[in-house]
Amino acid sequence: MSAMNFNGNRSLARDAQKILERADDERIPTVWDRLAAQEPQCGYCAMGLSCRNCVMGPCRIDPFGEGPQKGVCGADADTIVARNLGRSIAAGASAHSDHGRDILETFEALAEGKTIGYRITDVEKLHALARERGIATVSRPPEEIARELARAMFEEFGTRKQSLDFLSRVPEKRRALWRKIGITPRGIDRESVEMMHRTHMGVDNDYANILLHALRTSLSDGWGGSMIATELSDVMFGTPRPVVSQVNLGTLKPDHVNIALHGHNPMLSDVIVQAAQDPELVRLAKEKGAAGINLVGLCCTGNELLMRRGIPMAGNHLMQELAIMTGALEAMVVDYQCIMPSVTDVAKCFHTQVISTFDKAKFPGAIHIPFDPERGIEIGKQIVRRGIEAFPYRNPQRVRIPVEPVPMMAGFSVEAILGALGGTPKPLVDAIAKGTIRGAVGIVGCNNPKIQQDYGHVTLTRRLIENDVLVLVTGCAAIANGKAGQMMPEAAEMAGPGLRSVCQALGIPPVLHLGSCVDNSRILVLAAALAGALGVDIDQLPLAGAAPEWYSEKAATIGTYVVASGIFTVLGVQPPIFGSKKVVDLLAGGLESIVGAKFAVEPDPEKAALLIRRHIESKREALGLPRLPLESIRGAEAPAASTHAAD
Ligand code: SF4
Ligand code: MSK
Repeated sequence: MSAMNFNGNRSLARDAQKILERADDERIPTVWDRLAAQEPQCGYCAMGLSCRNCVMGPCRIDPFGEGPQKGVCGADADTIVARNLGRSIAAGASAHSDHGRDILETFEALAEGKTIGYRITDVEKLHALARERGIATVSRPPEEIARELARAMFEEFGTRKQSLDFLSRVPEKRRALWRKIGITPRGIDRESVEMMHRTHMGVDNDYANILLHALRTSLSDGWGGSMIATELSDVMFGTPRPVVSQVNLGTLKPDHVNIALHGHNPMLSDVIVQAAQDPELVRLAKEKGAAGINLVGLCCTGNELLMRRGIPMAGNHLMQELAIMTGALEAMVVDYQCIMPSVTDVAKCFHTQVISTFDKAKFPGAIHIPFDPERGIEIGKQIVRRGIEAFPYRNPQRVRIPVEPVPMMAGFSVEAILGALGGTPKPLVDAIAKGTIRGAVGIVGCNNPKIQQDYGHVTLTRRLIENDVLVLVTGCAAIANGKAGQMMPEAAEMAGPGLRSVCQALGIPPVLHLGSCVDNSRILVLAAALAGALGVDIDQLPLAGAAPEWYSEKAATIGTYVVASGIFTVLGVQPPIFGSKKVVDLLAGGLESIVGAKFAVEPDPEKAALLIRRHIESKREALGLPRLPLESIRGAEAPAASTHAAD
């Protein structure tokens, strides 16, 4: 897919538009320039038709039928496309699950009394997680329970178990379905390793068999690695509660030392928040001429801090280079995932220090200060000091903070949502049953320079809430909605009358922020709770998922576990599968008869909204709930996925 013409605006957001003017004036290359330089992108790769899984290749299949139809080994288009997708899903699952394992290792070190700066914050959740696994909690100190829980969770990664512990949260009907079709996720590492094995030359050459294992691999992430990351982060750093903060580049303060925390893992950033309050460091910042220390978030590390600490959010994925270009950023502290290697190049044009913190994620041009949970707070202080020491090198003439910040509400863990509902999903179930709320949609995922930044998220959200569909958001989608003012209780005014009345009664926005990318596990838990309350399987609920601007392998994995869990999902960016009609037909069609849900691809968020609303109404009808006449939801007659399929 080539870059689109966005009427001259690469972003919907004013802060990005203003800083992009500087980038153009000063000829500082950005992600959009590099995309343009890549065009035309390789058509074989875009269709999933190239393979370099061995050195008899690389091979490619001619989609027009004139050139080669088989790789050197004999693999055809279906095998190659399915193998490529399977590997991407394994990579996404591995990223989330390795994040989960890192959190688990810190949790274990905490339980063993080896850390400084960490504590068990949510003892209630610790007990609940222990009870789920049959671990005794009565009259035992939290650390002892935590040690046993850590051991049990390590067992989830690579053992000979036949299923993951968190599957106890899945409705029995769905578990039975997974058993029947052989996709019950076993060890988290095992499924990804098996995917790498299957996709080695000469192993699994049956596209459907590969794709079924891709579902299994993704489930080991959603109901495994990601869920461990979310739940243990809650135990250590606190289960989120509603909190009001601010968003966009206006969160940077012209008179403060500004430090941005970027990536995904909250382990180091949480102690940096503590370190930034250290009186000695605050004094040092003042000695250097600053009014104080201002921490802001980027991407999902930002989401983790926003959800639990109310730390302001500077921006989503495509803002990382632009945040540096404000000239007001002393340090960008990066952990891992979604950090463009280009940030160190942009930083050379300013005084910003890029500080990498994980030995598995080094960036040429960055200062490396490795994270160690046993010295967490000390390392946090070392990093904040670096930021402060950069402040005198800031050129005030170069500072450009382009907008005022916008308020946004975050902090909607499942516990917080149920709390707002009075402790049970029943009021939400009743509102859905009556039709006051038509259904709920999870809008998740990234920015992608192939889509005008934030346009997909904001437009789809607007169209859904104004038609009484509750929207749940995570990741970079949530940040887009925040910038657009859709995430304060006052945004209920943008909603249809039913959703508006519910939001106003509860004092909540019509768009609820559930957290970071790994926190899509919260959406699974909420969907399972709704299914449990109604006594049905997840695929029977009026729910949908959407990733309007996705770019990453993690997002591919998220979409896959959401579909495998029974939720119809619309992608806004075409995945590289259109070189195989069989693969497209399975993922966008046949899968529905296997797991009760399928994918669609629809780049236009206006059309995606119609598609999703029609889906929700058809699910309502099947449940015997009042539904709107489908003719009233005009314009979505053609299911987009099949219209895009390669013929
Ligand atoms: Fe070519 Fe087959 Fe090797 Fe892939 S695995 S590069 S299709 S020979
Ligand atoms: S950070 S995976 S760009 S949502 Fe989670 Fe954003 Fe996508 Fe990364």
